[in-house]
Amino acid sequence: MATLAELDFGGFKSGYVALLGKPNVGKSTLLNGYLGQKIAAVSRKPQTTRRRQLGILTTEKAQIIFVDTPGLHKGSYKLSEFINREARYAFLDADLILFVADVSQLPDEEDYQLAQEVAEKAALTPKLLVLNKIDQLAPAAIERNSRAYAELLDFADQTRISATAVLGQEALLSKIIELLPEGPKYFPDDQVTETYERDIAEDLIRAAAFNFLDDEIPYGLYVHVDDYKLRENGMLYIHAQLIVERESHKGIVIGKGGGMIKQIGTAARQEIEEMSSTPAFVELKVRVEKNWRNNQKFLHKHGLSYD
Ligand SMILES: Nc1nc2c(ncn2[C@@H]2O[C@H](COP(=O)(O)OP(=O)(O)OP(=O)(O)O)[C@@H](O)[C@H]2O)c(=O)[nH]1
Ligand SMILES: [Mg+2]
Repeated sequence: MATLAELDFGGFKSGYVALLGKPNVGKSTLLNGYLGQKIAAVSRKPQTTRRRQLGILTTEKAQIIFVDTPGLHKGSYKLSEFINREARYAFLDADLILFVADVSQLPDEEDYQLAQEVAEKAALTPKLLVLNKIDQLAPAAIERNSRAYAELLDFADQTRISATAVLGQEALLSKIIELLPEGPKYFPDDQVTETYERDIAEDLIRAAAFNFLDDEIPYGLYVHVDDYKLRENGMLYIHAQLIVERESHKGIVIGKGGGMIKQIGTAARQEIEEMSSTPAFVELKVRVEKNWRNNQKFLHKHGLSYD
């Protein structure tokens, strides 16, 4: 049998492209931009993405299977182990690694560690440096910071972009396609992801909560959608539990007179409507599950553990 490398794909390129980088550098924003659709949750806080998620972009010349990953981070919880492994699995399998950095800041310890790990474990995989958030800084400072990032790894190339201001995406896409191997179309043209809308809704609700809550709570928040139905009237009905680690956090998430949970619900509904192109009704309930981030049984039940 012929191997993939021996087959003739008529110049068509395809492959897995891992979006790798510290939390909050803009990986999910970049992915949504390419797909023209909100499949990955974005928030102003780090650790918004918790699992690997595919975003498939099919053009005439190529099929790019982006793998959005959670930003590798330090953390003592069992949940952190899972999150970090999700990112590692993605880059070990990738045909191309996009090392995404926030160019408005100089690289820090986390960037060095990530770069070192990638150099050790994915020595042969081509790597592209993606310098994001160029809208945040004057050109001279961008130049200085870019040079510092370029020294982190042996990069095949680099591109400066702004995922929010939509600058540089075309150039980046050309470079990605250039670096991908020839290959088959793995997914049908119209498939954008493998993730179920229900799971995306879960992430969107969590991201909405991240945006409104103070730093104390977000990372101890788990969202579980227990009902996701398209009703006959054409409306999407969603019921979700917001699970927090402490009784005192429950009060904060609900807010004075239910104000906070209402705000979160409204923002989540708007995001879900955008994602699903369907009018939605979102009902949220808050529940306490003590110390769930270290609770093996809980993590296992919700697919957040490999054990
Ligand atoms: N100014 C500016 N902000 C950006 C840009 N790209 C992303 N952001 C913002 O940065 C924040 C984080 O974006 P995300 O896409 O959630 O980042 P991420 O890398 O996926 O983060 P994790 O999932 O936590 O690893 C959000 O508030 C984005 O709106 C950019 O080019 N310019
Ligand atoms: Mg993300």
